[in-house]
Amino acid sequence: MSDVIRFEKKGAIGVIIIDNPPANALSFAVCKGLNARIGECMSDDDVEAVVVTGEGRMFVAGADIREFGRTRPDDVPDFYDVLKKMEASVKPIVAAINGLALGGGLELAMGCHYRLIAPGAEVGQPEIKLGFIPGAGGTQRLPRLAGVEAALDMIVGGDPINAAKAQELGVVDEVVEGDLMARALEFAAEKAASGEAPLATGARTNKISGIDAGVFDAYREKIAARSRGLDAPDEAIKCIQAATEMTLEEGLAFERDTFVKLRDSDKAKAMRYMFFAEREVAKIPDVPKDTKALDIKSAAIIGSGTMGGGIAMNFANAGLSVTMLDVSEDALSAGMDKVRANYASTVKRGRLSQADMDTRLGLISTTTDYADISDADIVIEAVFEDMGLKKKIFAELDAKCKPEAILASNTSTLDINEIGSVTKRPDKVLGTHFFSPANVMKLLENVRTDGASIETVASVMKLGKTLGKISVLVGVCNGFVGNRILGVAARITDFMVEEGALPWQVDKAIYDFGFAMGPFTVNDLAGIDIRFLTRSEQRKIWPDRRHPVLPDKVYHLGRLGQKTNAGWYDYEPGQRRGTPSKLIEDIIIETSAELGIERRAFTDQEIVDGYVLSMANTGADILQEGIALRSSDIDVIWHYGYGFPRYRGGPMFYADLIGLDKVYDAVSRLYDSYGDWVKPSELLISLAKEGKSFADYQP
Ligand code: T1G
Repeated sequence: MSDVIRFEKKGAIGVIIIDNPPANALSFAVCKGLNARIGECMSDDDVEAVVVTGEGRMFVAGADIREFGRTRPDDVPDFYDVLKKMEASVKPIVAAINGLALGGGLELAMGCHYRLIAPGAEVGQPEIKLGFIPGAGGTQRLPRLAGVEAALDMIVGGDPINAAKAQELGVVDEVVEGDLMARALEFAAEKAASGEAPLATGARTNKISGIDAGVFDAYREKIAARSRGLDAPDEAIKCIQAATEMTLEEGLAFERDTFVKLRDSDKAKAMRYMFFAEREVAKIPDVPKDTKALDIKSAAIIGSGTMGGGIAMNFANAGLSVTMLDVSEDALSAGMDKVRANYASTVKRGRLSQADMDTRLGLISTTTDYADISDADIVIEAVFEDMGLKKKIFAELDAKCKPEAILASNTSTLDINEIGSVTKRPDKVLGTHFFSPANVMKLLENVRTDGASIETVASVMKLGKTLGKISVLVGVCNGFVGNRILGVAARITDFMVEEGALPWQVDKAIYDFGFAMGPFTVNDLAGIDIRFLTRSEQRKIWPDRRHPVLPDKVYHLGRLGQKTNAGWYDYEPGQRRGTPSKLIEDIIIETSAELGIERRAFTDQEIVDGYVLSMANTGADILQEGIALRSSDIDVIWHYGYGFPRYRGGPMFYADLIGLDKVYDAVSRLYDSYGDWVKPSELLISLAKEGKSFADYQP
């Protein structure tokens, strides 16, 4: 157990080194070892002062998140008590912050009497991103060091600050340009020799006295919009306020109660789950970490429409050169105009400098000639969804591009195996499914074809990282993971409207659940014409299933959504917020009558369940078919591609939380009403029977 803590004596200074790779997390073992070494230093008369530091690139990245939910063994002290003991020590304790000090890591540093930091290190309280608040004194000690406003920003915002800022705010005492350990030893010796009592953070009061309570209300208001649905931000503010109104002891107890309540909440469980889920996506069982990946330095995009331009911007933003190819100079110049306008608006909002915009534009070139892209490391085709056209393009690419180049398609519906079949390099063909707007959305579904080699898979996963995306590997099927699930869920909401709900009720229920928008608002934004072709296509694929009739009625009225100032909602010209349309309501009621449906009331919960549990059911099919590697991959896709609220963890996690037996019952009811779209998945049935969850499922 003690391996994770190393101890050295340097003269009269005891040096405690936390060595628990990869993150030096404060596991039970670290806490136990740290406590023991502190105890030894206290009782050893030869030790006059202590330095605490971390091994490697981290100081301490916080409590060990993997141990959350486990009971602390009896022989492991509470970290909170270890800090109290350290703070009360008469021998000075100095933190030498060598790297990241996050969460419990910063709390450990603040439990020391003094803090020295390496210039490249950062400190932060990121707990809010896991759905809770600091639980070992962060809300009490940070305002004492940095003041209330900085503490609010750091704890409620959750982002780390760099060493210089930490010094400016008073979080640390000194930024050490040279040898951190040498300076820490010298500093500790000086403090020990000075004879002055070490300075406990908890004893400081100058920055927390006389604070007007209005500061906290103002902060609450400032963050209201971005913390919708979350509990932790408001609780964090209360705790920081407590620091200004209570004694340290009382404040710590108040923080502790709040922390425990939040930590054990479903929302925090979901956020913790997402933390690991988004790291799991990189792990592909048959593609070992050391698989040789192509070093992609240049790219070509076929098609300069909205998608093609957005994808090109991705490459330019990552500093890679990219060529857009299209059939005519006119198409290319229209495409470049859009790219330029896009960058210009970012510059206007102050998020990009003019110089950076120019550099990025300089990385994008255009051509109508395939010979000009023969050297690209990867080509991404982003033309409209026409199998014949795509095959023609891939045959041409195969003939013109260098043999090692990867040929990818951005199709969101077509069979990429079939597209690749026209090439002589099916091992280098796969899908890279970007989400619109491609330069903004973080999700990338990398679609693995039957023939793709593991090197090709590794290359596009690595490319995703270079482009700053969250890449999830999926298999070939209609709509892949995200759109296949959406197709069913959105259809269920159409049916619910035919049966008695109204679009604005559906949208509000789903917004209140935590999505940024409900499906009808999304539909108005994307354009009601967008799904028109897909709908006719789907009627052909599934002639025996029930298909919604309302969307096409709205389409035939010429109400195409925001762009025509009318869709499911009415829009004032130039306004993005719609108002419920009386005309649409009349059409809905008339349609129900035509369909012979007696309209009934829907509860908001019923709407959410219809939407989200149908997702989980489709997700179960996808899992069973091996289209997704694990259920958490589906959740990552839904969070990053469709805005599924992080604090709900994604449709699969949400279903697991409810319990799959109950989910099965709910899906069975949907099946009775809406037919084969929501036929209970075999996997759902078997897991429910065995009392298991999606997370338990191993293919
Ligand atoms: N616990 C357990 N494992 C952790 C961890 C942690 N705190 N931090 C990182 N890891 C693992 C991670 O799962 C991955 O494992 C590997 O380390 C590398 O991480 C008492 C209650 C530190 C910025 O929220 O933000 O303190 O996948 O791939 O991009 O009040 O990890 O290799 O098996 O992310 O360089 C607060 C969470 C905890 C920090 C590094 N701390 N970590 O990023 O590498 S709560 C956090 C991060 C707390 C106190 C409270 C990042 C990172 P594997 P990585 P990276």
